[in-house]
Order: sequence, then C-alpha cells, then structure tokens
Amino acid sequence: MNALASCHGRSLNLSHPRIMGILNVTPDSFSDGGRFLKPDDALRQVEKMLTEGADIIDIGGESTRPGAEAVSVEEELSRVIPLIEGVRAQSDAFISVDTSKAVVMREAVAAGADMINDVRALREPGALEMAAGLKTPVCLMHMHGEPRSMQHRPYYQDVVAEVKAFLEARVDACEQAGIDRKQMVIDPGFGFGKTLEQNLTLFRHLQDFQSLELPILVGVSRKSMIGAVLDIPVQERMPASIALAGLAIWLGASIIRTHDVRETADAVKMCHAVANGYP
Ligand code: PT1
Repeated sequence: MNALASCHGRSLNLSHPRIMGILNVTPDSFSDGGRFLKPDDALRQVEKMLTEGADIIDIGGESTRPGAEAVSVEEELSRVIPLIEGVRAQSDAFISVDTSKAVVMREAVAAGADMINDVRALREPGALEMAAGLKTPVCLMHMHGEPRSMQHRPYYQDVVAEVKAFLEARVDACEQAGIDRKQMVIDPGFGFGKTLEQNLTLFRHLQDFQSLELPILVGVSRKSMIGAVLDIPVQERMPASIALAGLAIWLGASIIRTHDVRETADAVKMCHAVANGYP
C-alpha cells in the first residue's frame, strides 16, 4: 500500500515524505554545474547525501534549466551510466534517472536505476513504451515547451487547470500503455515554462493536485522563482528553498527534490509532524 516498487525489488514507502537528493552530471547545471563530473567526486557526493538522509538519488545527465541545449544520447549515456553503476556497487539506495530518452531509460535501469524521472512525462519517441516495459516507477512532470525556449513568454489561461489537465492526460496515456497507477508520481514542474506569477499560483494551489490521488513531487531547490522574489544568486537560495519544501509538505507533497539534503530533511520531518502528528 502506498509504496513505489522498483523492478529490482527495492521499494519506497510513501506513507511519510521522502527526500530526493540531486546529482547533476552536467557541465552546465544551473547550481552545481561541473562539480560532480569526476566519478570520485560524484560518488562522494552521493555518499554524503545518503548519510544526510536522502531516500532517493536522482541522477541526471541532461541539463533542463532554462536555456539549456539538448544533449545527444551518447553523451547522456556516458555521463549517467558509469555513475549509476558506481552508486549501485556501493549502496542499495533507491536511484532515479532524470532522463527523457528511451535508450537512457533502458540502460540506466539495466545498470541498477529504480525509477524514471522524466521532465517530458514520457512524450519523447519510444519513452512511454520503454517505461511500461521496464516495469519500474515513473515521475511524470509538466513542462511547457523545451528547456532552450520554455521561458520565452509562457502563457496559460489558467495555469493550475492546464497543468492538472496535462498531468491527467499523461497518467491516462501511461495507464493505456500498461503502467500501473501505483507506480506513478506527478510533478507540476516548477520553473519549466512558467513565469514567476504562474509558479507562485501553481504552488499556492498545490493541494488541488491531490485530486489525482497520486504522490506529488516538488522540485524548487535554488530555482529562479526564488531568485526573482529575493534578488539573490543561486548559492544564497538554500533558506528560501527549505521554506518552500516545508510549505510543499504542508500542501501534501510526498517527495522533495533538493540539493541540500540534511537541511531539507529536517524541515520536511518537522512540517510533516505538525501536519500529521508524530510519530
Ligand atoms: C523538477 C526538476 C527535475 N527540476 C523533476 N525533475 C530540474 N521531477 C530537473 C530555474 O528556474 O522540478 N522536477 N529535474 C531542474 N530544472 C530547472 C528548471 C532548474 C528551472 C532551474 C530552474 O532556475
């Protein structure tokens, strides 16, 4: 009940909120670009995040921050696969692979990844069929446009209704393809083709997404919506990121995607205790 079950026999109980620690293996990630390109540095960072309380390690080889360029399958595979193998060799952590490419999904899961985190919600060629065949959990995220151009005048009549309708349609498509609802997570996609006002509106109405009756993932760590409100650079955005993580828990989120695992885990635990009682 209420647990994601990976094809490798690992499971992630979501009866309380979980922390997804971010590991970007991209030269141009918006906040820690290039820091974890060397395998040893990356593995040490994973070890640190697990010690600090990460429940999931999200490994991505494509930067999807605003303005980012596409990356080839070969490049993405070479960034992500050795790292998944490395993490798997040293731990039993629940690993998610942040990718939209069917081939990367297949190779990542073969290397030991437990979950597919797709910012394009399985809309790339072959991705839906691949994810269904792999029989492992998927996170379906809303994005308006493509990273390179998504922040160029994003427009919605009703951002909450449209993001919700998009996610409902993707959940339906996944069910049609044979993916079990119990294996799905949804994500409104903060910062993905949304203005500041649209991001704030979406966050304010996060509870509305509970009607889909699926776990909600929120990723706002260090994003420009924080920079826009506070006028501070990316390396100073941790406190505000943690405040948003707490709010997200209050509004019903089940998974928080973050760069700052220890601090976020404390905030999430405390807010969950207030919202739902302890233990
Ligand atoms: C996310 C997410 C992700 N975010 C999921 N996966 C990124 N499920 C990568 C900015 O506005 O929210 N959910 N994978 C990172 N992408 C961005 C987008 C980074 C916007 C920064 C911004 O600063």
